[in-house]
Amino acid sequence: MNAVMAPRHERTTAEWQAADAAHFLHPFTDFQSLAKKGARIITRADNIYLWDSDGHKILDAMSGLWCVNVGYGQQALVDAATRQLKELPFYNAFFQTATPPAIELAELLSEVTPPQFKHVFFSGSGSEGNDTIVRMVRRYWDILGQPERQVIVSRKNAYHGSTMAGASLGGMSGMHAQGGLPIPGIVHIEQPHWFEVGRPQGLSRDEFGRVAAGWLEQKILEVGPEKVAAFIGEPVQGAGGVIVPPETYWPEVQRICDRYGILLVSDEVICGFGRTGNWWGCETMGTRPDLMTFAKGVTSGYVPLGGVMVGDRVADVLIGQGGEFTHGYTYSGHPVACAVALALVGEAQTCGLMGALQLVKDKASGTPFPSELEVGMVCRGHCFGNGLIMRAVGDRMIIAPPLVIARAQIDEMAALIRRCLDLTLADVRGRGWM
Ligand code: PXG
Repeated sequence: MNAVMAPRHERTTAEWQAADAAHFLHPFTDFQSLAKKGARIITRADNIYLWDSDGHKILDAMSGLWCVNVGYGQQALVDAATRQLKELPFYNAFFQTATPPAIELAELLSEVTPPQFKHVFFSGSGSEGNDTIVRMVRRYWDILGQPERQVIVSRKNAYHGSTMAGASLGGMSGMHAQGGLPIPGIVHIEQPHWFEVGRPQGLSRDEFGRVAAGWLEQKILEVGPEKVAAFIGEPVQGAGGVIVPPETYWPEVQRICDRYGILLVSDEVICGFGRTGNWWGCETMGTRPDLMTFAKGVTSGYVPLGGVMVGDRVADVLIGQGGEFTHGYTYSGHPVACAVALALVGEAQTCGLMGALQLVKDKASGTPFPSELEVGMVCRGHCFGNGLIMRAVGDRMIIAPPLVIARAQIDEMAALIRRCLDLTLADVRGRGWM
């Protein structure tokens, strides 16, 4: 602790950056290069706008990190948290206890989810939720006397979190390269990326959707159907670059899971709570999952909360025949987080707000830029410089604004995006890259 440090509100941006670089290890960050550059310090927010420590106003077209669906500054959520913090800031749900907010939220979630879901297991985040998925899926097959059913099929370029299980389920090669991942019993198939894979082969979107779903069946047969426990996927891959699968993809995946009796898991951490235009991404895609992971939008990111919706097929076995399930978190059903979610869940708006802009060298042929040029990062730089937050996944620019964004604000966002794309184009031409 530095005794001469200025109080919180009196520090300059440079002082914040120095203290940040000295002590704070950020997620998914090259620590040394951030320390050289200095972090952007965000100090306040309202509605869909952020302000940094230099007073710049920024339109947050990423909802924080895909989570602030109702926008910043919603007093009802602040009040709900404050009330609960005063009344009962914490009690656990172990040892045969429960708190009213957790019970009420469990009840409400079973109302707003598809009819097969009547039970929830709470976690503190999406990653933890997916850890629960792995434990629960394997436990389910154990109880049914099929312990050899261990293998979970996922997809390359999927994102399911950053814990050992989350990163293993995910299909990010850069994450697998660190720490000996994936853990045993998790295998990956190719993602349904029409633009990159189906289009160059001359397949229509619908044809490609069936082909891509067929990769699941091939993998099941390769592993042995008697060994496959579940398939997990995001309805629309978020962190992977908003890869919207062809309409034929998910219904075919559902048929394949049914054919082999495999559990279907929908990771709704991004797609849940209205992001795709329905309450749940699985409703948009037309599947009937056995388990769903949620987080982010459940509290709009105001406080951490996640969990797993457990469908009747799994719940009946787990509850009816399972005995003790030896799994849970200190913050499972945290009363303050549940109180915030309760204040919010009834009023989430839906409008399908998840998009990606693929930056390519030649639009007609779809020729990409060489990846080492990092054109997406160049564009992201122009966005930051012009008061707009878009996320770059390679050369795909991601847009996922708060669902409360108004029509005029969408126009404002579109104008900012256009300006940043024009600046990027000029910049890329100036560098002689096209
Ligand atoms: N599943 C999905 C589908 C996610 O998008 C998680 C699980 C993990 O949730 P937690 O709460 O443990 O972070 C996520 C998280 C990005 C980005 O850069 C996306 C996420 C997290 C961090 C960065 O797009 N999604």
